[in-house]
Amino acid sequence: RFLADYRPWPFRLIETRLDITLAPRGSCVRSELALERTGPGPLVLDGGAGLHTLSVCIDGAAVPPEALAIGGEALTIGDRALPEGRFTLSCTVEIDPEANTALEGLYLSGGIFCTQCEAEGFRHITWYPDRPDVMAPFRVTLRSDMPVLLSNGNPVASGPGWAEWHDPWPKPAYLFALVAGDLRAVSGRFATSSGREVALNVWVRPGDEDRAGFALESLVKAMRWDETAYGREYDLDVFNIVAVDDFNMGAMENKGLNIFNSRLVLASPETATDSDYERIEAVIAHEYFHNWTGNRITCRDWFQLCLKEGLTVFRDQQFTSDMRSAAVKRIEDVVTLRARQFREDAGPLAHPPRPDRYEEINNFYTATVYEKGAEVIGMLRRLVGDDGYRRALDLYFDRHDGQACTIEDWLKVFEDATGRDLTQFKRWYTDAGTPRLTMAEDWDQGAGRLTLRFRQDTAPTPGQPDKPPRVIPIAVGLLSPNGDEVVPTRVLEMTDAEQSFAFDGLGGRPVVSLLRGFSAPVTVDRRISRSERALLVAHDTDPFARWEAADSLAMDSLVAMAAGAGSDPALSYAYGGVLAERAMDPAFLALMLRLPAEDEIAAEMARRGAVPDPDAIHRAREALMTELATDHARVLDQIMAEMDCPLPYAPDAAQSGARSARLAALALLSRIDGGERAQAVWDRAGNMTERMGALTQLIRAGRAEGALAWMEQRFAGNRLVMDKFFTVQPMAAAPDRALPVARALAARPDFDIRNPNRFRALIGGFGANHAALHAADGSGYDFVADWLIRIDPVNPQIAARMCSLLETWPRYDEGRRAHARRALERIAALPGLSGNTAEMVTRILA
Ligand code: DPP
Ligand code: ZN
Repeated sequence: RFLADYRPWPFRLIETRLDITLAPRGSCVRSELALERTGPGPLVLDGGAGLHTLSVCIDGAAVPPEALAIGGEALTIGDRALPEGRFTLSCTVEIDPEANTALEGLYLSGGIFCTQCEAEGFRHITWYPDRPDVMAPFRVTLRSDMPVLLSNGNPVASGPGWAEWHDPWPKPAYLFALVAGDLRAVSGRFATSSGREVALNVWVRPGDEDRAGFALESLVKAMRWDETAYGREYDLDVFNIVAVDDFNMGAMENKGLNIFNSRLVLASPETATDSDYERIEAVIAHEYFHNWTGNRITCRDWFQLCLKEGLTVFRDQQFTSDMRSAAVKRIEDVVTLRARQFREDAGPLAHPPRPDRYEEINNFYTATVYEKGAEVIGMLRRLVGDDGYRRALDLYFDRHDGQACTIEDWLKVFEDATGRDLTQFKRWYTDAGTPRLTMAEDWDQGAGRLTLRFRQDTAPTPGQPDKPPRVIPIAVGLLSPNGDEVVPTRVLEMTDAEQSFAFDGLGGRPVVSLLRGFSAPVTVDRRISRSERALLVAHDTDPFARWEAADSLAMDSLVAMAAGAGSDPALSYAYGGVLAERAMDPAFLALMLRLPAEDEIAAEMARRGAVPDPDAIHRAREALMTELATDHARVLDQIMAEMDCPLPYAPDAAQSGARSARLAALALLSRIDGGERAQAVWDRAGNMTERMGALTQLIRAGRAEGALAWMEQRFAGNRLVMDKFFTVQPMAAAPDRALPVARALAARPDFDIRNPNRFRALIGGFGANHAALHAADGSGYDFVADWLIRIDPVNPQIAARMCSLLETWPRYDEGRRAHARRALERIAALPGLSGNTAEMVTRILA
């Protein structure tokens, strides 16, 4: 499918009425579409395999068989059978939710009927113009003996065994949802700024009520924040959130009825970690923010996915920055971006935030569309300023409310609101790849002038050999050699392939603090001495740049060590300085103590033109951790003692920051004490954060048997905790132990591959063990391929997404590459392989 082929739908959909009788094996869906012709041609509706069509009528009369064609994925009614002007099309189909293991459309999760329609799930419910630019108000009647019956919009009426819902806001089918089940609500109220009273409910299974409170609190915070930060109010009388255990994505922003993966709703101190809590707060906000950026204003077609996702991620990042520490949030986001999106951009799956072709849209819910989409908006805001950004967003909401839009519409509001020409900027949306920014410095002592010479280039990506220069906002500050800031942050706007910027009136040669706040998603190459880096680690006023200096010092060391060099004493010295600083925010300290992950080291080596050796990388990282722990044991112990949080547990920024510093210290010290401290932390742990921090180290030290047995016994009935049990073991195991451990877990009866969380837990946990996944004998690739082959017929979306575990194969040596290719070819050769997985494997192999 190609962006260039977009054509408007030649009908107008005035209203959608659904009457659905739910039954596990045969649910009956009656639809009535009020339509009007706006052009010539037949009426073509989308539908999937699995629709058992019982009747198709126009204005109450059956469509004659000669005018009706029901093909594999389309229902076509010939031109001549269609009345002029308005008419009603009614269809009755039967579907089988219980057989639906792909979890797309209507399915059952633990006895709860629920739906997932983004991107193209609605066509598995009934025949429909299943495209985001066809929007209509929905009136829905649900019939079932389940006690709770929910759909989009406001409740109209209900009685025993039925309920009617009406959603007045025109929406595309991908935002449709229904839920029917035995559920309990944890409820609250919200008064919007203009006085609308909204009933809030978080629906969970009986017994889970005590773990839903945090989600409800997060919702209230998100609703208030969107009013203050963006002037956006909620627009219905109710807002429902439902938690289900089987869900392909994290959550879904259906109008007025968000459906969530239960791992992003349910939390208690005993079962969820601090990062789980932070993630719940962020995703509840993300889905809520979609009500304006996604639902009120949606996408014209799926090529524009980043219009809603990039913007909504950007908004949820801003929200978390305001709720917690902005500096820490920024660094965490950059770590994720590099680990996932830079990795994607550097490999065979590279694509622009707005792709112009795809086979299967579900394969484009990617880090590039989401996280890079958000970075692009961050750059835009930096270029037009906070006021310009606010004016542009106000104009966007005014001008496009109720519409299905494009990236062009989005950029146009910025142009109109700020008078800027964004022609060149648009390349960020249309071009793939991470630009490489190279900087050289010329210092003229006599004139007191520093000239920064930049060059940008972007390596070719699939289908895009040439990359014209982009606009890159480069935030720069200058520090004097004693660490004072002599020039505060200034944003240089680079537009050419090569460009220089001069700073005058300097007393002495400064040290450049570059790309402050990570002002653009680029990689940086600059010649900088270790002592200059160390100065930035000690004194940079920009927290991101400061962290980046430490991170790159560590990266340089690790890359050198993985290539056989000894460690760099400058690094341990710089760490000493960081540790000695008393006033540092603990969450920031934890990030400063973090070493780049093994996969990041491999990526960096590949970027520098070397072939990474996973075993050498693992040894190097372990050696460096051991050395840092040995050098700084005393102060690390102090940190562990100081950061022991008082009771009661709270998942707030202050406490979780302290715990993260404590566990970062524990991770280092566990390298030199055989896991003794980890055992002590485990024995006294009062919450899941400490348990998981300690357990990771116990597994690494090979003494986790007792802890694992306890966990299994205590939490056997808790799927979310057991997911952690499945993840942490292969992830933290020594590389040569990870595969047997993963195999043993896969053989357990509770390894249920129909549950996406459980599958991701184990296979993803194994995949996160870099040296095990990339074992020289290919056993890691084979293990992953075996399971992708097994899950593909059950759930193609999950199979396809997990293929990205294998996307980095071109980085490695010829032996590993051959093993990876064979594993991928084995998947590709599978008879009946899903289109989703076929597309991924083909692209990865290309
Ligand atoms: N529910 C997914 C998200 O919010 C897809 N829209 O990103
Ligand atoms: Zn989203």
